[in-house]
Amino acid sequence: MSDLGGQLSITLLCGGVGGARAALALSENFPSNQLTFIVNTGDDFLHMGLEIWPDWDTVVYHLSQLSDDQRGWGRADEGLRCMEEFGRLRAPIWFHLGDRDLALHVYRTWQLKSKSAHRVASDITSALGIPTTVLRVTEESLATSLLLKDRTVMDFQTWFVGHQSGPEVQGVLVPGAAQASVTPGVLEAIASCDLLLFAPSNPFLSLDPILKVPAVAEAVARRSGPKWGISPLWNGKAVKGPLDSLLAQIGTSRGQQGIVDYFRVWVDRLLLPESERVGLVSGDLALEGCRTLLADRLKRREFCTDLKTLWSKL
Ligand code: FO1
Repeated sequence: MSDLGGQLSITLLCGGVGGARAALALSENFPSNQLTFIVNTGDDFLHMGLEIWPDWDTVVYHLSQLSDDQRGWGRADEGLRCMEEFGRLRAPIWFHLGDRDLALHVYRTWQLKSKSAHRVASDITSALGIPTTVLRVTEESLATSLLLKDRTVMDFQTWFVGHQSGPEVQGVLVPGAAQASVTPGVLEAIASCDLLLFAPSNPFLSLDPILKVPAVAEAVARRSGPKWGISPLWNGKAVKGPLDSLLAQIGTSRGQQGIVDYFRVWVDRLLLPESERVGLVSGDLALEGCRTLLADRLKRREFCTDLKTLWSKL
């Protein structure tokens, strides 16, 4: 395969903080005009009348260096004046909305009255000076919900934030996937890139909703070029979020084996820490050692160095 530098075009399927960090890693180490990020819309949320796009916003905040790196979501250098007033007004305060973040939700909700979601998204990325293409997988929300052990259904943000992903899960429902319209450019980006990468996102909450959109699943399955997954586990544990318990509740196995079981139907290679490849039953899925941590710029560079090395070995 050709050496990388500017020749390697990559499309990343992503969601959550792990997805945003993978997007940042690629944007720091590859030319932006070779990159397309396709973001989960299952976490989207209409809250207090405002259109909130958590996974897309998290990617955009990371790429524009505006994100709160500690929490992984929301803005750095935030104010809480509106939250104080929401409290005084007895408005909901379980979902944290900083002042700067709120400006984005107000602006977006206003713009969506007269423009398509993909037009508003590209207006925001250009206003924030982001050169990379950051596409929502669908125009509408996929409305991810959790089917709980007690057979009730809870919407994603109520479960994830409102209940700190505590209630035990029987399954993940993505009611919006069947009817959703795929955002222009998504199917093309999946088909025509040199490398299709699945970010180290929660497979059940961030990747599955994307892949439950029929046209997207078809485009991925039909694609003949390389399709690589990146394990979201390190030392067999989730770097962030509720993945460990979800693997126990709805996965086929715990730890890396559960990740292998998930990815083997979608990708031809899985990147995971070298020391964790041993003992896994992976069938025809190739397991590649890789430095997969992305918490700072140096680790993200190391990840991309390994990615380039693996690519040049093809
Ligand atoms: N996550 C939390 O744990 N608590 C919050 O109050 C919260 C608010 C919030 C506001 C805007 C936004 O874009 C994301 C926010 N998140 C919050 C994170 C969000 O729930 C997750 O990033 C994704 O939906 C799942 O990765």
